[in-house]
Amino acid sequence: MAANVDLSTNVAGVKLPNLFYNASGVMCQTEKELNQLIESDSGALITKSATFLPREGNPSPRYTALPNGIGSINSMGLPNEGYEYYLNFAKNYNYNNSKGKPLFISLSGLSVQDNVNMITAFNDADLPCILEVNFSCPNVPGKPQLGYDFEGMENALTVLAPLIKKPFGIKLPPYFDIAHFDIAANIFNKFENLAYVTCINSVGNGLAIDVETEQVLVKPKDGFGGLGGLMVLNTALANVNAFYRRLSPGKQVIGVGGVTSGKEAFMHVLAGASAVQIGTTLKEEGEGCFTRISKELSEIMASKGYKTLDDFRGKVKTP
Ligand code: HRO
Repeated sequence: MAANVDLSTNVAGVKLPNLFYNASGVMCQTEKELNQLIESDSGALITKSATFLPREGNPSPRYTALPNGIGSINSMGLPNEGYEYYLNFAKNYNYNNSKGKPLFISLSGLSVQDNVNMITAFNDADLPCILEVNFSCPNVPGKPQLGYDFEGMENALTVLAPLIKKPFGIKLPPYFDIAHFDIAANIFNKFENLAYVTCINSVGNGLAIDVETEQVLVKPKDGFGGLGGLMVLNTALANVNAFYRRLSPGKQVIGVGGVTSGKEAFMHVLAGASAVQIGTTLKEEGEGCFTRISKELSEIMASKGYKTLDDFRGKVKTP
């Protein structure tokens, strides 16, 4: 780590020793994987999105990295251990023994009522973890992404935000139209305890084809799956910056998409990210990526004379 550089940050009023953690879905389904994250140099951890009941997910192959480091495609289909497993993990989470890392819990109910039931259980347990509601899984057949249904998303937030009471976050799909950034941000600004949005989930329903075998690369949904990694960097940056510019003061954006090195992480913070998640690179490289990318970002900051993330967050310039 470069001397005199501080990578710490705050999300939803909670301190993270550094800005990096896993993108939900990577290294976070089982307790064993979550413990690997605790041991790593991440600054936090988030669980795999939970449904009310455990799910096996879609048939394999359902994830693959794509050639030349461009990224990945997945159609996992929400495999998870069910919310009670993650509630239990959260109950046993030892904040003194986890290097000061906050715990984020991702919830992805298959209906608003499922989200209500899961949130009620977390409320009853009264834990210091931060809830993040996933409005953007692209891979469950027959379940469109709620993030693309503005009315449905507002209705869901109208029910869930007062129920959660505490500061919470939502995971968004990428948007591709300025009018959609405006509409979505106007909705989010109506909910006071919506503390942050995480941008972006995978770019839904891409298709990857192997020339040799003439086959699609993942089996579910005839090969259609969510794209992640370097190829989505610019879409991710656009979404981070669009919401950074539009959300009411105090609301935050967490950046995810296309981070392979300190350079892309630096861009996410310049675009406005308060924290940065790593998905495809974590999956491909393992948890050592947190150590490497923290060092790379520190070196970039030191070379530019920046000491803290606040020195350059959101300060991207226009020529
Ligand atoms: O499990 C998945 O297929 C999945 C989820 Cl929940 C998500 O939010 N984003 C993604 O790319 N895959």
